[in-house]
Amino acid sequence: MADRTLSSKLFAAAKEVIPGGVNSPVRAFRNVKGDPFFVQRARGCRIWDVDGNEMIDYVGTWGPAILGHAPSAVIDAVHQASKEGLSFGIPNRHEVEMARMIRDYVPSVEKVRMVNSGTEATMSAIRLARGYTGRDKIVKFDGCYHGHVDSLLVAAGSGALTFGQPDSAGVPADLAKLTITVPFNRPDLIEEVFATQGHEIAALILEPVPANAGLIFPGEGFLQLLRDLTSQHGTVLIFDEVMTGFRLARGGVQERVGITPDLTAMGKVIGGGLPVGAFGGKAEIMDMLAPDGPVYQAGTLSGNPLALAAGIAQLKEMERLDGWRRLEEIGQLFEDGVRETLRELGRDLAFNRIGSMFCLYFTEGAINNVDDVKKSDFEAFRKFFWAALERGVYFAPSQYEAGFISLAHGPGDIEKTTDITREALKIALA
Ligand code: HOZ
Repeated sequence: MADRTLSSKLFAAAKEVIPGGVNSPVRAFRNVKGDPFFVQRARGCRIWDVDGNEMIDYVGTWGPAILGHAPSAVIDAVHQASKEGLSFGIPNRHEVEMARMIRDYVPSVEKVRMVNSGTEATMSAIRLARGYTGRDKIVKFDGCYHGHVDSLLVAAGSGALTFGQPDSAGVPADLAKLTITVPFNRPDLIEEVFATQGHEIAALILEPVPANAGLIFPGEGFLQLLRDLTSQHGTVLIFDEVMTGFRLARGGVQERVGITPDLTAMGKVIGGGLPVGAFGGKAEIMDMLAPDGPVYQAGTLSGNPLALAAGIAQLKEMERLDGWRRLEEIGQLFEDGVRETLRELGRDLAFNRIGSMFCLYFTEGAINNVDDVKKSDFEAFRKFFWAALERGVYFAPSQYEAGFISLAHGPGDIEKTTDITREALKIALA
């Protein structure tokens, strides 16, 4: 057994002063019925805990670390920017550069505003959609997670689903009833919602590839149906690409599938590991924001020069390294290893992968929505997680979370991961 004495001591101390000992619930490892380790440092595809245990990391700080941890180009950019000041609260040149990059990358974005997290991005996007349409209702899908926004903590995924709290306490019932929820990949049900309430719906928000209940693919024609329904009813279509944006392609899922939302919420990769979010889309809608329009939205640290310097450097490095194409190759290598292992073991577990994101489900058959994910054998997942961690591979500590591959995962790392996955699966499925 790996020695985790210092992590245990820190966790005990943390629980005395931090609720649950963590600053975000998924870090508490409760889905795998254990205690988290505390990180000492991270570099490339590896992390080391405070007890000196080394792990190949497939969480990548939940998505931002697309180049791997602590890439020198990003660290240098932050260092350079820091020499000019840490925060100004007044426009700076990095904001213009980042906005131009986002507009160039993301097909639907004509104008963009920077915020500090994905939660702020989705929160602001739905307020904007409500202000623009003059309507109150919004639609989301079961198991999609859009950060801890009151209106969106209804049938939510990620930690909310992990801890059996998809509808959070503290969200006023009068607000929650304005959020209509529908199972993902059910064209019949979403059509019915729009047929009966379309004229009242301000926004339809979704992760176009839901990644907070593992990793779920939209069925053939489903995203186009959503585009058509929202266009017909004057509803704002919001793609939450906080996880998928700048990762599954330069321009996110919308570039891959050729479907253009009205607004997009972004984050993670564009922060290079620092706190950044953004939302953008049609100029006609974005111009409703203060100071030009009546929808208020603001932030002292929004457009922070260090955070944007980090994000800009990360995106430039992705370009320089032909990152998206290479990630597809690494992702394929990873997938080949998992599929070969499953064949060897004679097991047909569901495995979804797109680009550098993946999820291995401990259940068989297609995964179309949260109901399918709930069929997973959570005890087998738990055993798999710990067996892999014990051997030096850190996968996300919940069956409801996706895994992330970075450019720092070399062929040797993938090979080692495949070997460890095989051993861990044998233990989990015994
Ligand atoms: N939204 C992230 C992936 N599901 C997790 C971040 C968190 O909740 O800590």
